[in-house]
This record gives sequence, C-alpha cells and structure tokens, in this order.
Amino acid sequence: MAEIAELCAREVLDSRGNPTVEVECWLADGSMGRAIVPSGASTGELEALELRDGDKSRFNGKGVLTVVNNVNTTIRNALLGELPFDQASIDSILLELDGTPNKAKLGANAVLGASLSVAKAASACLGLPLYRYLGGIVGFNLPVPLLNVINGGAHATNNLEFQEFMLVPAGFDSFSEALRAGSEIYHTLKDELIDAGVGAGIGDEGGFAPNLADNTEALDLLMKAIEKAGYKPGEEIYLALDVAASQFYAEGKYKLGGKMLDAGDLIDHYEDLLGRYPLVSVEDGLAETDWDGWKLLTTRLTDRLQLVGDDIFVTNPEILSKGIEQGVGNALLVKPNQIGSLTETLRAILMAQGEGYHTILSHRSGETEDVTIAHLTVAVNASQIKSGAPTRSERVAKYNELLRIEEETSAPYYGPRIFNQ
Ligand code: 2PG
Ligand code: MG
Repeated sequence: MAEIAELCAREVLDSRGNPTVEVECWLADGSMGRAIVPSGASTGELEALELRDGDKSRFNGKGVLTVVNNVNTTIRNALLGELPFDQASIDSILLELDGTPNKAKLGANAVLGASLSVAKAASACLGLPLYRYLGGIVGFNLPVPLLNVINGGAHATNNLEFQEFMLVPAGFDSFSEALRAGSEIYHTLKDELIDAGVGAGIGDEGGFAPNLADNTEALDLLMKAIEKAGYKPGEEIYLALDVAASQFYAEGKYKLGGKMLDAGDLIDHYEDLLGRYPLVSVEDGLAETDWDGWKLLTTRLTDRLQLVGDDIFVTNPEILSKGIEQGVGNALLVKPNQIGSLTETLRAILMAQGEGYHTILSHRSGETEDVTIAHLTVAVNASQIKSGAPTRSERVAKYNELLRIEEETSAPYYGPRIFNQ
C-alpha cells in the first residue's frame, strides 16, 4: 500500500527573492511529490489568505515559518496514513482542518502546498506524468501561450497603468512554433526599445518595462516588433491585455493617462483599441468591485473579445457561479493559489468550461521552478496558459514543460481553434 508516510515543508525563495513554501509528500513505497506555492502582487481582495509571519526581523515580515510549521504538524498529522489517490477526499480533510472560508487558519499557501504535493506523489507512484494522472486520456490539447512581453502596473516601476501586454501566437500549427515566434518577437522588441531610447530593463514577469507616452504606444511597439520579426499580426499573432483595472480604480472612477474615466468610457476605449489592433483578449478590464461595469462590458463586447475574470472571480467556484448567473465575462483566469486547493481549482475550471467560458491557467508574478500549471493546462484541456515572457527560467519552465509534453504526446495545438479563426 502506498499510503502517505511523510509530509514536510521548508521555506524557499520565489522569483522576486521573497520566501515561499515548498512541500514534499512521501509515500510508503518511496514515491515523492514536491510542490512550491507562488505569490501574487496585484492580488484580488477575495483571494484565499496567503499566510506570512509578519516578523519584521526576518524577510521584512514576509517569512513563512508559521506555514511551514502548520504543514509539519497539523496537516502532517491529519494526512499520515491516508491513501493519496482520492484527491477530493484529501482536500476535504484539509478544508475541514482549516475550517475557515478563506483558509485563514492554516494559510492557503500551507493547504495548497500540501494538496499539490499529494497529487504529485500519487502520480509518481503510478508512474504517470501529472497531466496524465489528472486528465487521464481526456487531457490532450496544447494551449496557446499568452506571452507577457511588456510589463507595467504593479509588476514594474515604469509609468504604464496597464499591467500586461501579451503576444498571442494562435495562428500556428504547433505549440513549439508558436513559442518560437514569441521568442523571436521578444528579441526584436528589445532592439526596438533600445533604438527608441526608452529602456529595455525588465519587470517581474520577464517582459520589458519601458517608460512610454501611454499604453497605446506599447501596442504600437508590439505591432512593429511583430512585423519586423517577419510575422503577420491578426493572422499569426494577436494581442492580449491584462489591464488589472482594480489597481487604478477608486471611488467609482478609473484614473488613466491623467483622466478620470467611468466604466463606460473605459469600455469605449477598449472598443477603440479593438478597431486599431488585433486585440483578442482583455483581462480585468474593469475593477473587481465594479460588477455593474463588468455587466456592461460583457453585454457590449462579449462577441468581439475574450473578457477574462481574474481579480473578480479569484478562481472561486461560488463567485464564478454568481458571475455566470449575472452575465459577467466569458473566460476564467485560473490561479490555484487564489483558492488554495487542487479540488476547488478543478471545480472552478469545470464550471467555467461547462458554461462555455474559456479557461486560462496562470502563473503568479512571484513564481518558482514548479511546473504544475503546465500539467494542469493539458489535463483539463484549457485553451490557454499565461506564464509571462518567453525568458527567465521561472516563466520558461512552464513553456519548456509543454514542449516536453508536446514531444511525448503529439498533442494538437489549440491555436487555430480559438478566437473564432
Ligand atoms: C495577474 C497576475 C499574473 P499577480 O494579475 O494576472 O500575471 O499577477 O500574480 O501579481 O496577481
Ligand atoms: Mg490578472
């Protein structure tokens, strides 16, 4: 029997140099699963609680020794002797143990680390890659990568309000060709930024963080780089934004380019951008508390744009179901650490897909070498993955894992089938 024989955690560093938790689950047969939990910067208000020590003498208060201790004592005691193969029952033990609606007692980072490490140990024990263990023979598509090549907002110290400007290489026959195009355009963009004298330093997700006149200049630079690299915008390469609008929203107004806009003005702006650029996706186009604005945005643009809910849904099945009922958005951004367990993450994904919402597995701005989201993407047939720029190992690790899966499975690329092509 391969029951859980040991569960242990340690404090490690994420890509921003902040501490985070790594959990190992060991089974009686010697199989091991290891998971590292990422961390966001532009977090949704209703995300499950990321527990930190608050002890200013270590890591500026960001240490996670309490979380490590919670895994090594309370969670370990509850899971020792359990079989790892029924993920739903493992996660319900964890949820009961925590007992709060937002995992405030043990910390969502403790619960998720444990949850994922058990799933990985189970897959190792069966000799299956994680995507196969979780997806069975049903998970077999390779996602379109959303490559964040210009960073702004909370992920950079430049002047761009929009957080992410992404390349969407959907018009290719394979994931590897799409990724190659993304990489080539990234390097062309770098030359362009140097030539323009606007700086080619990078932000948290590996994209460039130039100071530009406004957000539209970033889109113009992308268009130029796509063409200069020899690709066709609107045919091979599309554009996507994560506006992260909650970050510049206060008292019912959006502060953009020195102007105070209401939701309707901002929707007009997106409509204008749609006419000028091959824009296919806008994430968090309005603030997470602006539900009326979101309804208007969806009514007006749902036929022409993928409208992705990140901060507004926080991968929470209950909030998503409210969103579906009220006609909010048409796509779900999926971040396992927003909700804090694998089972709840899968529930949110299945709910979204059942309602015809696209699903996009996502990294966090503070990432690690952990590649779980690449496997999850394939397991659930998500049409897209968002893992930052095609540079920096914590970002590229996910794309590289998808290259391996592509080679292993000859899985078809989602590209040509999305965005109504
Ligand atoms: C987002 C994410 C990832 P963060 O807003 O979509 O790009 O950022 O992890 O900072 O919330
Ligand atoms: Mg986002």
